[in-house]
Formats: sequence, C-alpha cells, structure tokens
Amino acid sequence: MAQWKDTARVLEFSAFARKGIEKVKVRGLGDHELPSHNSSTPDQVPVINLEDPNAMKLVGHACKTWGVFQVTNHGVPTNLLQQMEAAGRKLFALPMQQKLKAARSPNGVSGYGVARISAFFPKLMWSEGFTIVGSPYEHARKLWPNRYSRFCDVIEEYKEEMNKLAQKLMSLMLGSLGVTMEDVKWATTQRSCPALQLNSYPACPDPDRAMGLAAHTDSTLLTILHQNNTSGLQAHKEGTGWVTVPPIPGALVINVGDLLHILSNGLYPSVLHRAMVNRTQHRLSVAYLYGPPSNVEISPLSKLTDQVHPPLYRAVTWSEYLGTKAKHFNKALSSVRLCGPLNGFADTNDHNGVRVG
Ligand SMILES: O=C(O)CCC(=O)C(=O)O
Repeated sequence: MAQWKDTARVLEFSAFARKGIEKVKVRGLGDHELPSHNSSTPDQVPVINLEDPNAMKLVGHACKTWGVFQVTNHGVPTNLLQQMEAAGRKLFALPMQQKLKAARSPNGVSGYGVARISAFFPKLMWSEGFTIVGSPYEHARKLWPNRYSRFCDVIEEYKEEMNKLAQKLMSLMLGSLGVTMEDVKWATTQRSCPALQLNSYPACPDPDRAMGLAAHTDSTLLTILHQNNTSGLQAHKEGTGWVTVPPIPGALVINVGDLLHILSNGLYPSVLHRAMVNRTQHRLSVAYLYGPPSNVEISPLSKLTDQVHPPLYRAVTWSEYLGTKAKHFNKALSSVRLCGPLNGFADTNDHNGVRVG
C-alpha cells in the first residue's frame, strides 16, 4: 500500500513536470515557505582548504558557527566527482517506467522515489531521489539489466573515497573539541553503513512557487554533498536567515548532522538546509550520509561534559534515531533531549521557530 502511494506520487510528479506548473494546481510549498530573499547577505558559508595547517581550527569554528562549510583539497579525485555526476544524470534520464522498476519498497530505504521527507509535507516537492544503502547491484540490475556494472563500480569507488574523507573530517571535528579518534572507540574499530542519496531537481517553470527539498536536518554525524554547477542549496544561519551555498567546482559541502550535534553535546549544532529549484537548469546533488555503526550508542562525549555542562541528550543508536526521525521529523532531536538548556531558550535545533514542517 505504502509503495503504491509512493509510486503514485512519483507518477504524479512526472505528470506535473511534463505538463508544466501553469496547467496544474500549484503544489509547491505554502507562502510561508517560499524562499526568503535575505540570502543576499554578506555572510558566506566558510570554504576551508583541508591542506591548510589551520584546517582543524577552521573546521571547528565553522561547525560551531554555521554547521555547514565547503572543503577544497579534500583528496577526492575530480574525475570521480564527474563520473558520479554522470552516473546520476544517466539514472534520472531513464524513462519513468524504467526507474520505477527500482522503486523503494514500502518499508525499505534503498531505491527510487520521492524525497523521503515527503511524508511530513502535504505538498509534492520538485525532485526525485535514489537512495543506495549497501550494495547498488540489486537496483542497478533492474535499471540496466545488461549494463549495470559501470554504474556499480562508480558507486563503490565513490563510497570508498567518501568514507576516507568522512574519517578525516571526523578526526578534524573531534580534534577541534580536544577529542581524539581513539577516545571514540567505534570511530577507529568499526565500519558504519552509510547511505548515498542521489537527488535530481528538474528545471521548474515557476521556481518561486515550488520547493526542491523542504527544510530539514540530516540524521547523520556528517553529510558530504556534491552538487553540480546549478545553485539551489541553502543553509539556515541564526540571525542571518537562509544563505545560498554556491557551487564551487571541485569543492564538497559538509553538513553537521543531528548525531554530531548529540555527540558534541550541542556544541556543533546540526544545520537546517533546503534545496531550491531553478527555472532553466536541471540540478543534481549526491549526498553521502555518514553515521556510526548502527548498533553503537551515541551520547555526549564524556570529555565535553561535567557538572556545569551536563549531558543534554540521552544515548541513542543510529537506527533508533532514524526511527525517531521517521516519526517526529524536526522534533526528533528535542525528543531525545534530557534536560532543558541552561539559558532557558529553545534547543538550537528547534531553529528558533523557523518552519520546517
Ligand atoms: O540537493 C541538495 O543540495 C540537498 C540535498 C539534501 O539535503 C539531502 O539529500 O538530504
């Protein structure tokens, strides 16, 4: 049943995209969620050269103040980024009936479908997605029965490189908090099961009346995002509002996720972000969703807590947290909070009233 609902929404999306927004009742998000125009603020998302001797300090500062930054000199070969982008383009260019052969199953996470956060929104988003958890073979074989191996090779190589970068970033992020990877045993001994999320945002005839991906935080430790050269990603910064994260050739965007928020006891707040659509350009992004091994309990690091700074969150595994997020969406972080903030204000992850749902 749920699969049919999902499939129906994809077909509906396809009809919507074909007919054009003028001929169909506009199903973008409501006025309160239209892009705010304060993204033309002088504030810019930090760009950090990972070969800079001060990289650790810069990463720490960016995590504290923004929760998002871009990295250059990250070690991921440029041609692999291009191959990944080409693989994504090839996938989304397939006929809808073909893509639906690899549709996400009712309770599954992998496969083709509408944005997974769609369930929390009454209106359709102007995007389609493909999620890969574990091996891509099963779904790729359905998409290209005779020619799937190239796609799979690119995915596997991409995941390998992303894993190396995620480890490097974790080490910088923890290091800037005075914590080593050895202090966090699972970080060095156990491998996690990350997900790869491919997103496609077709050109939209009336971009001010539609949303590519509504505002959300990621249920990860960190997310590494590659975007093509079409702008669309926006991050929310307290006191500033929505800020565009411009595509920089070869750079990767790093988001702090909810689990790092918990691990850092709120010192590194997870970032609220969304994707806008473009009138003429197709946009594509690939998100590497990195978390801990699924059975490991994540709680505020003991080095960061004391009597004055009590742990703000209870221990939670990644799989438990994903379940919580699937139920409570933007209230998930608050729902695992142990005590109110000492200053009496709302959890920063409640984003001070910014509407996400
Ligand atoms: O397309 C983007 O820039 C954002 C993607 C994203 O937020 C996600 O996949 O969760």
